[in-house]
Amino acid sequence: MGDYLNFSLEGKVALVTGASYGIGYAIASAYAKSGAKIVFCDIKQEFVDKGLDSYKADGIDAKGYVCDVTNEAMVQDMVKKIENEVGVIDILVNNAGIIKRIPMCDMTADEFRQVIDVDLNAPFIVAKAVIPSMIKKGHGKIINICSMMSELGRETVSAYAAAKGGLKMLTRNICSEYGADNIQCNGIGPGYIATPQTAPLREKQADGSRHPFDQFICGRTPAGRWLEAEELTGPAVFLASDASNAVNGHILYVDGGILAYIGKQP
Ligand code: NAP
Ligand code: GCO
Repeated sequence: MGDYLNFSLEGKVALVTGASYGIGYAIASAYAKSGAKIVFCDIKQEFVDKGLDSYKADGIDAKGYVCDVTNEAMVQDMVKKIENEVGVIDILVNNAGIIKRIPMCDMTADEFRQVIDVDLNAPFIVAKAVIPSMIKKGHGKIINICSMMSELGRETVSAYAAAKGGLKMLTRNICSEYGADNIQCNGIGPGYIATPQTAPLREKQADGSRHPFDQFICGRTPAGRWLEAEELTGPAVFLASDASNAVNGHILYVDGGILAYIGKQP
C-alpha cells in the first residue's frame, strides 16, 4: 500500500484544472517540484498559453489543454488525450472555480446555476472521467478545492456556498464509493487567499485606505493576514502522496485558523 513517509510524486501524472495562474498554478508547480508530470487545463486558449509561458519560465515542462470543465464531452475527450499523450492520471485536483458576489434575492436562477455548474457539477464530471482508469491502475488521488464556504455562509455568496458545501459531500461520497479501489478523495479548504478571484475584496479605496473587507478578513483570521497560494502547496503535496494513503474523505482546512476563531473582540 505504499511508504507512509513518502511525500515524493516521482513519475506520477497530475491533472490540475484551471491552473494557468492562482491557486491551481501554485499547486501544479509544487507537484512538478515533487517529481510529477503536470497537465493543466483552462477554458480559454489565451490563458493556456499564458500558463505554459509561466511554467516554462519556472523551468516546468507542463502540458496544457483548452477545456471547459462543465462540458462532459470536452472533459472525456481531454482525459483520453492525456492518457494517450502523457499517461494515466494518478492525481486529479479539481481547482477550476468561479464566484458571483450578488445578494441572493438579486441573483437570477441562471447565475446561480452557472456557479453550481463550474464549482460542483464540473468536479463530478472530471472525477467521473478519471476514476475508471484509476481503478484499473490500482490507485488514485482526487483533491477537491473546497472553501471556508464549505462550512460558513456570508452575504452575497449563496450559490458559491451551496456549491462548495456540496463539493465537501461529493468528496466524502467519492471516498465512500471508491475507497475500496484504493482511491483517496480529500478536499483542501483554503482560507482567504490573495489571488485574482479575491482581488476585488482587497482593492484600496479612493482615499487610499484599506478595503473594509480586507480589514474584516484580517480581523477574522488568527494569523491576522491574507494567505498566499503557495501556503496551500505542502498540504496539497501531502494529499497527493503515499504519505496520506490512510486519509480519505477529509477536508483539510488551510485557513490561518479562521474556523477555530470567533473573531477579534471589540
Ligand atoms: P482564480 O484566480 O479565479 O482561478 C480560477 C481558474 O479557474 C482560472 O484559471 C479560470 O480560468 C479557471 N476556470 C473557471 N471556469 C472554468 C471552466 N469552466 N473550465 C476550466 N477552467 C475554468 O481562482 P483562485 O482564487 O485561484 O481559486 C481556485 C480555486 O480555489 C477555486 O475553486 C476557488 O473557488 C477556490 N478557493 C479560492 C479561495 C481564495 O481566497 N482565492 C479560497 C478558497 C477556495 P479563466 O481565468 O479563464 O476564467
Ligand atoms: C468571498 C471569497 C471567498 C473565498 C474563499 C474562502 O467572497 O467570500 O471570495 O468565498 O474565495 O472561497 O475560503
